[in-house]
Amino acid sequence: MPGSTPPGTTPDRGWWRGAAIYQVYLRSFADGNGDGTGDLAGLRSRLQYLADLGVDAIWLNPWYPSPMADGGYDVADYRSIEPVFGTLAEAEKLIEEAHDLGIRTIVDVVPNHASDQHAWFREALAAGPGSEARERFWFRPGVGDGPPNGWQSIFGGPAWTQVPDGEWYLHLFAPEQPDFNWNNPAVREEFLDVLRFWFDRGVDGVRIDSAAVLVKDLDSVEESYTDHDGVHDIYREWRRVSDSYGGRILIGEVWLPDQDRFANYLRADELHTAFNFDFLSSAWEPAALRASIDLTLATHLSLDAPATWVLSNHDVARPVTRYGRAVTSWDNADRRDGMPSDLELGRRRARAAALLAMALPGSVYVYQGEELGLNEVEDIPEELIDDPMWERSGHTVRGRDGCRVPLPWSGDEPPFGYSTGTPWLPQPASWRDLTVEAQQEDPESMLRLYRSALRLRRRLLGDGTIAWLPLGDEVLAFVRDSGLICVVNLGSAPVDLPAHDSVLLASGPLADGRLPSDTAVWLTPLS
Ligand code: TEU
Repeated sequence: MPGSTPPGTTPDRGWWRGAAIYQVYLRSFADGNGDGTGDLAGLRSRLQYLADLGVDAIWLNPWYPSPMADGGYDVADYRSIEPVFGTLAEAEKLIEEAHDLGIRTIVDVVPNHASDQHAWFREALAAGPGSEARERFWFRPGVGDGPPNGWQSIFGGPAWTQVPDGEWYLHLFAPEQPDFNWNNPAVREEFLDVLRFWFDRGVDGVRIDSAAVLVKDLDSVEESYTDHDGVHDIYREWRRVSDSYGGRILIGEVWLPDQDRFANYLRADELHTAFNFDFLSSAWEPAALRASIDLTLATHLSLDAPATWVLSNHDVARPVTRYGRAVTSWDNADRRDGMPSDLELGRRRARAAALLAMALPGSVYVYQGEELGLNEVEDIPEELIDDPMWERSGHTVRGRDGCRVPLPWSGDEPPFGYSTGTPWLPQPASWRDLTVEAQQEDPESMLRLYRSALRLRRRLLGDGTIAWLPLGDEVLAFVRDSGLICVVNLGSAPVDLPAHDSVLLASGPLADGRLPSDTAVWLTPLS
């Protein structure tokens, strides 16, 4: 069905411009075979849930064969499916069944590094120094007894590991994730072919992992890998491939504080969209949020690229927990593990944040479990921690498992319908009140809020523009193209609503017609 257009999207300008995209962290979504790890069978059995939720597309984290040294971001074979998740035939069925429900599929491509079990890396190890096989990666002799330079891995520790013949190889992440040498035309050709492989199987888009760090300058003493100009040539080539299929999109994972540099990735012949981490990282404060929204819209408007609105993903603490902390902003370098959180407050704010994100112009991402209001799980026993950040940081950073705990679907106790076996990470008993089953019946639940909002959004929101309404420093209020008014109160006292016809949706109860603190509302205009 690629090429056809689900209801509510804009066929003329591209389906992605206003899409709601649901992130499936496959190994924690639903387990179909009882081994405790989510899989394609589990996802296929729950596709109707996603159709009922009202999303336009799903993005799946890497589903390829992988030793799972970094949750699948260590890819051993880019053209196949990890057996624990299923088979290529099942993946093709999933793509088709999702299309039948009006849901597009986006896969995750990891171009910066492979697994150390990838055929090319094994070949490189066997072939030895000076071989062509080593030229696909970054092998170098050391300096003295040490590595070629002092670069540090993003997960902690040195970015170089020595092999038995004495050479060292570069890995920006874990040692099990050797970096590709993108100066090598063979690497470039390989990935163009990987793109074609998945587009030929009907996928509608590609999420590009660590998109800004592919090109390196190893001669630099300073770490020199972020946002080299040369990376744009790569995406121009990728865009030519995606354009040759039509309707297939490229989404960049680009963490760059400088908006001008960020914007370069969204030029007309490069990526279609990129994740808005500025918004995700913003504190729950009116001035900060407004500044982030203004900056985002200004950046994207000048390029005619649609903005994206992201509140969470598999790398960051759950919004319910984040927004209940004394410090509500996000910082990858300071994850604030264990900082106390008022979850009731956090949940109220996360509900309001969802209505804000979904009302803004562009596409919106929903990370699985966000629609259930799940909190970060902060008490995973140390012996079960799987994230390589834990080991690499010398047990000082617990890492990202707390937002990757398997979903609660039904019942009163773990595994909450997720699996018939033991989930790969333990679920908190308190999630009994947050199962899909429990929330389905409760009109006040987070799930029902997301369902209603996504439905209204399809009809009235998505791509377009905003006009701010002046309702004071502590209130974010704007009108959308359809006339819908969104008001979010970030102050401590209730505020009056602007003139309106009716209340379409509210993130919490109004107080005598006024909008309480940490609450958002969608209004129809006076007719
Ligand atoms: O993440 C890239 C990245 O640099 C960060 O999101 C990083 O995980 C975070 O800063 C750690 O604090 C991507 C994936 O989203 C992530 O899950 C992978 O681990 C990483 O690439 C390596 O493939």
